[in-house]
Amino acid sequence: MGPLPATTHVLHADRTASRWVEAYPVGNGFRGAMCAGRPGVEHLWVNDGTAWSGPASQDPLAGSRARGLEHLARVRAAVAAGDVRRAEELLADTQTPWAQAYLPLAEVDVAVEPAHDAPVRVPARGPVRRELDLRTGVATHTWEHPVAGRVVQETWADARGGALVHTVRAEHPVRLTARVDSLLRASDLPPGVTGGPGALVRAVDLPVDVPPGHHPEGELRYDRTGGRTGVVAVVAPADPDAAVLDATLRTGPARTHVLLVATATTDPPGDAAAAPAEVIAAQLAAATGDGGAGAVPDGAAAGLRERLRAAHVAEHARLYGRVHLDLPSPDGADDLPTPARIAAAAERPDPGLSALAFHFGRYLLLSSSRPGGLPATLQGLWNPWLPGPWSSGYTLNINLQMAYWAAGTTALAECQEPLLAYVRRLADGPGAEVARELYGATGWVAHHNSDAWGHAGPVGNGRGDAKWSAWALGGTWLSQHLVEHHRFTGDDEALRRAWPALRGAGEFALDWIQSSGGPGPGDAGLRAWTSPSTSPENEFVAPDGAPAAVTTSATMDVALLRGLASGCREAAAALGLDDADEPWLARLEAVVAALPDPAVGARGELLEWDREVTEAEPEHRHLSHLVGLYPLGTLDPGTTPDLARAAARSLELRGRESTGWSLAWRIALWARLGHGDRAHDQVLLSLRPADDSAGGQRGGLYPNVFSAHPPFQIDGNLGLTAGVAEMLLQSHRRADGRVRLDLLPALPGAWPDGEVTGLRARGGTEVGLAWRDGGLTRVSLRAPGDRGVEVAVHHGGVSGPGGVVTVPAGATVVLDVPGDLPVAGTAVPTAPRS
Ligand code: FUC
Repeated sequence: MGPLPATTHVLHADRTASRWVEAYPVGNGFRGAMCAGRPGVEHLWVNDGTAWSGPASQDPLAGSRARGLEHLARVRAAVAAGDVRRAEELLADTQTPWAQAYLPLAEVDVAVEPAHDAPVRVPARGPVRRELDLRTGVATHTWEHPVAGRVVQETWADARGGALVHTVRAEHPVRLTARVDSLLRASDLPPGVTGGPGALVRAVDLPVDVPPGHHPEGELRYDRTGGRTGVVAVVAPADPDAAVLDATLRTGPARTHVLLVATATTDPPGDAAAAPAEVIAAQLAAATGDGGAGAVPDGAAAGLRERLRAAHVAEHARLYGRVHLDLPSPDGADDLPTPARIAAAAERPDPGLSALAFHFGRYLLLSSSRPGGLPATLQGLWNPWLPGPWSSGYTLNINLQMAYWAAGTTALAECQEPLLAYVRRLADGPGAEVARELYGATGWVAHHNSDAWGHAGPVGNGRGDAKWSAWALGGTWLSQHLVEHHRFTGDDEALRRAWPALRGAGEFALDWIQSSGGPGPGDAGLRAWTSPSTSPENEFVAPDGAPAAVTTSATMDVALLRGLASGCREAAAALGLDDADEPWLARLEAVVAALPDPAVGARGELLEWDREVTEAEPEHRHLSHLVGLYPLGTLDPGTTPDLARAAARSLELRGRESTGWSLAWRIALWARLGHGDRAHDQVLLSLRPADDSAGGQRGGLYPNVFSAHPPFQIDGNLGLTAGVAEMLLQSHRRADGRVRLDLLPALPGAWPDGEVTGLRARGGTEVGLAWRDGGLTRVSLRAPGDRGVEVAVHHGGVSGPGGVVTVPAGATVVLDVPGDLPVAGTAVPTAPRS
């Protein structure tokens, strides 16, 4: 693969960011910044992935007024009697307070002034060129100072997990002054935190409780004794003259400056719990090579900058450079500043913008989610608000899952590790406690909202709407990521670590599913159902004429539970466990088989609930009942053609318009149905300029390519990447026991020519494709280094021809099309060419 071209890997703008959604994000999964690119005084919004509100230890069911099997039986009796209002009341009694919030840690301003007394006022705004190079993870802005000449400022988050780095280079010597501000209350430094000589160190209290902004009840609460502390340290390690006066770091004069911004919190959530003093010292030491501030000799800033940048870029590029999608655009389209390009693409074709957005999603995932860190929030690693939208937390009924859909297919499987670790923690701790206490169940459960502490109860404070609160299948869905990870990586060790969580999800499902008829599972008379059941967050019209959500056996429940059972079976087989080891597995399979099959309604649509009801909001953004089509792949044009047709009809009835994440889901859904043009129609809606003033649920892109819910929600970006990948390659089907690769299964007419390299299929095959005039011209298949693969390769739709290709471990097989493309039933013995 040649060098990646700037046109599809660089965002750029010709003015400073006047809003946060114009600023450029950098991040390494642990700390991140949004860079405004201001001449004169650069403004960085700084986040630390562990900066969450809440005390470190919490009662997962605090505030819940009713719990236990008897209460659950009352709820179920009300549902069975058709008394949905009574069921809602009883469910409200089980609710806990809100999940906690991901916090904006700090804002750092870096002023650049000429070194020698030259009382020239630097314009706060002025001609500036800003860019974010996705290939390097470096945000740059370049501007002219009347005395200092050209000034180039760069910001990156050390991809080795270290500090944020801000560098300034000017034609003539400049001095920097740096200040730290925060929306959070100032605090005392935690024990041992100093940052070293010349370090500007600020501490803030992290609130113990932050109520969500859209349900303004209660107050943001601090607690000095029970609360946690956040720390930000700004250091100029190559400048022995740097000193702190009046809470301001002042450097000496130099043409090159390097500032490090290190962050930490006390008692952080997650697995890696070190004291802030150690965490800060480690970041500084990693950057400077040993002791932290002052360790680098005078005048060494330029060398330090180069060393730090090279180490960062190498690590960033290792992940980023794995995939490249080229969709050529008409001449000149990509010369426009990105915001203008987004606006222009609404008027004329610009396939390259789709490629840019595809790459940007990968960039955001690898920047916000890295092994050892916490999962990406609704805003990834970047949140400037207090509180952020929906607390900038985790929503488990679609959003958190969607954030990871692209991990496997676009070769970022390791970036899913924080999610897998979070699921293991939930299963081990709060999820198990809530299952036991709230439902008298074994295993573990999660509901629709969560946070870094693993909030597992139904939120709402006794007043939450059952349509989102009363959904107990958060763990059922999340667990399937544990299996999906294995499908792409073949990592048996990770699966073994995941197995207790997977088994716990299965055990909960067995307790949760209701059944009757027949003395035991497997009997012909067995009938099973779920109750209470909702189809997040949609409603039907209840007999009293008002909207309601609580019922039995929503279509999504059945799809998720069946997906879980087959995932558990697949994992057990991979781990060599059999029925004697896991007797519950056969029971689970029998019970999920006895759940009601999905049904087709009068309009030809896939029914969302277990019976035909009037939908309260026919164009609702959630597409929960289609989860079997994507991501699960259990409903498919190949295996269940009638249901696939019904799913297409459901999508049509939902309409084209929606929030960012819902548009993204539709891309993947249409792709699974083989409708490239329909998928592309949703891509175009996802890429139009965001318009917050339009109100409501209208997705699009902000000037910095962040996806609008509105407001910014990262699932829209990451879901788009997953959807585009699904248009180019699918690997969820099997043929004669082999993974089946569907090449260009949903190529739209709008992308007649293109090339993609580095996509991943289940089984670990790396796939490259080239096409011209809408026809496939070249396929390359590379097997993982440690195992050969034998795949069924298909092209031309679900019933398109295919054949078997064998690729030895580490080898690449190149097929020229049409010459080499296998035809139905014929195995083509293809020798590796390179
Ligand atoms: C779910 C969605 C909303 C939003 C929120 C974060 O509740 O229904 O649209 O995405 O999560």
